[in-house]
Amino acid sequence: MRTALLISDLHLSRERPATLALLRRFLRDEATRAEQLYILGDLFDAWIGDDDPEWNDVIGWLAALSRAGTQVLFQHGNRDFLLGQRFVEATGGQLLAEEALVDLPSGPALLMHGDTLCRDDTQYQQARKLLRNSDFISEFLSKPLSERRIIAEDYRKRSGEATSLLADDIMDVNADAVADAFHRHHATTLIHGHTHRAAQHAFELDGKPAVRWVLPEWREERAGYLRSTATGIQSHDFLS
Ligand SMILES: [Mn+2]
Repeated sequence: MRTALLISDLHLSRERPATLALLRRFLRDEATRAEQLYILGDLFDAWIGDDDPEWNDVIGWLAALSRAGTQVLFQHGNRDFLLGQRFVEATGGQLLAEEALVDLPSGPALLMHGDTLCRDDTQYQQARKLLRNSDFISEFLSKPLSERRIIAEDYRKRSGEATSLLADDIMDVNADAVADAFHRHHATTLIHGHTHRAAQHAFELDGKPAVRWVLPEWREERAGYLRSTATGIQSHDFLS
């Protein structure tokens, strides 16, 4: 039976080695048995450019998974939106658009990181616009790695969400933004992460059933993921 797994918000950092170990086992045990692994953003706590050798071990694990026959598909998160073509090619994976309507074994689903749904956080949305500006990005990437590391660390300290994995420190989605996303893609299923408010929200949209799945953030002792098969979508925990 075709199986796709979906994860997000691992926030990989050398400060949390247990989460890294959990990912390594998850990729070997669970993901190798799936046809697709979707990573919906914030795989890394920070990404300062594909030329940074810091995460070559994780790239190697993902490349091994690809070689073993599992398709690995990425979306950018707000923390690792600089993941580029060189990273993606090194993993043997594929980068999806910011909003991607994909054909999961359970049926079509709209995949997003979820930060753009947090429309009420105007301060964040303003910062996002600046950070995603192509001039800003090329200027940042032209700086030496050591300087980029300092800038990223400084930004991390100043941003509330950056230092906390608590849902209370991240604004929740805006209901209109959610409805707009469903309409834009004629979707009936939306899967996203970012808010760390893991849930299955079933509701009616234009008189038809719709469902919004929210992926959990990874903890050192627990990796939450969704499994999509022909029988539907189910949430699971992979424990350390
Ligand atoms: Mn995020």
